[in-house]
Amino acid sequence: MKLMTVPETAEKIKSMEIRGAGRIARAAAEALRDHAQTLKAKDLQAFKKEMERSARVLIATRPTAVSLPNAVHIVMRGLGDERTVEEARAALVRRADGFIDSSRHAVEKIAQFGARHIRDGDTILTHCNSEVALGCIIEAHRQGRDIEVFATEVRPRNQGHITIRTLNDAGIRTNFIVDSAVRSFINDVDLVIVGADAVTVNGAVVNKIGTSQVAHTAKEARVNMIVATETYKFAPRTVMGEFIDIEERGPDEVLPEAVRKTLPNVTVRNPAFDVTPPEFIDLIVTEAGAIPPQMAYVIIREFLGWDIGEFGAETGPSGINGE
Ligand code: RUB
Repeated sequence: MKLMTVPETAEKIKSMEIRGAGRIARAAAEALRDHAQTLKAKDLQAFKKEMERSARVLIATRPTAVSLPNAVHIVMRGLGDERTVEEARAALVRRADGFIDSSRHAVEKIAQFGARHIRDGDTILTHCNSEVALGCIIEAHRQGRDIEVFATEVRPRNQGHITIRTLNDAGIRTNFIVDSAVRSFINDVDLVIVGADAVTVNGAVVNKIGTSQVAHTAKEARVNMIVATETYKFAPRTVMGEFIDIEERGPDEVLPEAVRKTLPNVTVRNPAFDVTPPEFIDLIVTEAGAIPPQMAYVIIREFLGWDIGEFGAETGPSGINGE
């Protein structure tokens, strides 16, 4: 199999051929590992410099998924402390493989924990395409619980199409609805489960645009909302008051240029993510266990350490952080 270069991986993340916070993180770790394995460098300094340059290229692709700078940080941590290029190369490969393994393991563990919150006969609503959220749903089905799902379309990139294919193939009864139909069906729903791109220190969850509307609707209808996420999507930088940058993508995803040309007074706004405040979330299920959103700082302190995020810090503060 041909290995993907760092620019190829970066391009695929930017264009969303590789998407979803966990997959993005693993793809970045793989790209750094593969690059390190073949990189010819005259000395340790040159090796370190080139790896740091590559890390920055990957981080610049999508600003919101904190999994990306966190994964890069885990892979790059301590690079240059070794004595030779060969030692540095081997250590980086070990860290990347370790991260990829633990990331996959986390998804399986969260599925086990999350499935415990799904009862026999439950109808679940999910928004966007989260492998972690789907993992919980599929695990509950695998354990024999009779469940049904409402999956949203997810304009403008239609990630809901991937979700319904996965649910269909798992043999789960699924209703496919447009995003604006959530309120019409919320009274048929027992539980909302979504994934996360980032979790801030105050327990706010950044996820696909529309998640906060789903959360508001669920709260009003007294339907519980669970966020399923690996601990490496928590954002230590928010402890220092930094914000999560909300990616705004191009207008073509929403309205073709030919139509826009005929509408000179219209501006298309296309934020890819939004922020759900902690008071709209009942539980965050991680591989370290389930916590109320108000305990997010404990995950950051115990599982990530305050220093993480060094690489993402260059982008500087912007965007919104909780409401
Ligand atoms: C994907 C999205 C997902 C999270 C979690 O947005 O919002 O809910 O990334 O996914 P996009 P996972 O399609 O713009 O990347 O659980 O798979 O990490």
